[in-house]
Amino acid sequence: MNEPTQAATVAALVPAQRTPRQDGGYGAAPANLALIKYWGKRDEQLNLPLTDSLSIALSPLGTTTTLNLADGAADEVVLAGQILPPASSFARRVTAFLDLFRPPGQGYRVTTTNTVPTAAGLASSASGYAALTLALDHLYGWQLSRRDLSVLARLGSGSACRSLDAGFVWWHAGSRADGLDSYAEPLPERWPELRVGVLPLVETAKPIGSREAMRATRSQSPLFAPWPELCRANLATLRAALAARDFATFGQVAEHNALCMHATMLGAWPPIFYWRPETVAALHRLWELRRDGCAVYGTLDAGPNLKLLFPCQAEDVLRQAFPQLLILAPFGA
Ligand code: 2P0
Repeated sequence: MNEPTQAATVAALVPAQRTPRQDGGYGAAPANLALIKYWGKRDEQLNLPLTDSLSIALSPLGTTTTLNLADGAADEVVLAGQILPPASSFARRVTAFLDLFRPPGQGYRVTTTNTVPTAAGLASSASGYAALTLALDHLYGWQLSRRDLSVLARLGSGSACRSLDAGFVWWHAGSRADGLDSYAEPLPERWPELRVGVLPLVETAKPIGSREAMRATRSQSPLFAPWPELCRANLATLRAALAARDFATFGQVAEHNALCMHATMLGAWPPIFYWRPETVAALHRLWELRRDGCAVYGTLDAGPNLKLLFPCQAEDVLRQAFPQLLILAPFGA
């Protein structure tokens, strides 16, 4: 049996070498916000999660990428119009991903643009690796299924597998060692009244990246043990709430799941704590508004910024309470 490696995943899914398109490949992918979080891996090389997670796509925020063959063997990575030094961590990570799909001695030119505001605390790696995977599929004409593309995007960044589709997306953790059953798929539910508010609070650099924080939490925090089971229960509740269009349960379970994720981090040593005073103040304001009857819930990722979940009816109240709120309508206005 083959070793479960990234290269073996690619060999299992990608057709034998095809002739690339002369005009290059193109991919566009939305950012995604996890409502039930991915926090903890069962395999670090393949980005295989311990639990299922569920997200919502945040179009028009996301990434667009074009991919061309370079003249030489070296890659050229252009981000937001700037050529990145090949030794930068961003370029090295892109090159390592492209190595999986590289004919011998062939460099690539990658041009990528994010519409995710850097201050918003939304990972651009998710939409970035999803867009790059789509660009590869387009460049080589693989015509892979969404499921297979999600498996490949996952190799770049776990949460990237959830950035290939619009709407609600479910990432199945899977149980196979080779990860071929760890993929994401869109859910049929649509919720036109749902709004997601992105609340930029703090711009300072994170004390620790999410990849490292996930690893440290899993290995060190005594509060991590109940987390996988909690996620399973939360996911079942959230899915039922989605089907019933029960916004209060939906919001409550998303907020609770995010707060519990941060609680597991506090139990690591040294502690991992992304919150800043602005985070605490905004959470108290949110809870105050909720006590006053506004249907709003919050969620946080591996950072200090808050994202709000609310029905469109609450838009005016929230615009007033949080003037810097960027409001998105994931299913259209
Ligand atoms: C999520 N996060 O579900 C969770 C919640 C952060 C907090 O997925 O190591 O950048 O590339 O698999 O996908 C961030 O983790 O980590 C993340 P890797 P990734 O959105």
